[in-house]
Amino acid sequence: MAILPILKYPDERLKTKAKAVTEFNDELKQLAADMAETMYKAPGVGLAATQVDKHIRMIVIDVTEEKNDLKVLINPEIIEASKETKPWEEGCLSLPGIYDKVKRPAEVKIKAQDLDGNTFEMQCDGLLAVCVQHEMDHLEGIVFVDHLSLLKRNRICTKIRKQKAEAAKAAKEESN
Ligand code: K1U
Ligand code: ZN
Repeated sequence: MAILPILKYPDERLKTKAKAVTEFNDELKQLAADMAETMYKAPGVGLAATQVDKHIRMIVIDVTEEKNDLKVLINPEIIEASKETKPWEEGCLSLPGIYDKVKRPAEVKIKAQDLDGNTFEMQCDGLLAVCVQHEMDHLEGIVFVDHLSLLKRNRICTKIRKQKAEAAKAAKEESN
């Protein structure tokens, strides 16, 4: 197993639309295992293949506190979405330290395939519904800040530039 590097916003590769998975082989199982290890280590509650620079339609999710309910969703599709929407404070491993509220359908029913290619359906609410929609956005090349106003996005870009400058300064001081 391996910890994979996570692309950080505004990396252009995060805008790539992922391709459908057609081969359910050992390579796919290895990537799923590596993505799960990367998500748990971060720590996070979800990860899309896009975020580790693999542009295929696969996501991993575990929203339990015990970290014992790993879900691997391949070629996921939303087949029903509630009319009721709910704002939820979202985070993203591609935007460390950035959180904001996004309004999405409160409940979704999804159809996906497992690592053997078997199709299954899953009803999602609460954090699971938020996380599934957030990760499926990644597969479309969308990050949660794309749902925010231009003003908020500009503020976030300024904050990221400051974070980068501070990290570079700290690294320079450490090397002296
Ligand atoms: O896509 C990602 O980068 C993962 C992201 C998923 C997500 C979280 C919250 C709302 C929407 C989507 C994260 O996991 S961010 C980290 C996080 O929220 C978290 C980390 C540890 C424990 C609990 C939550
Ligand atoms: Zn994310």
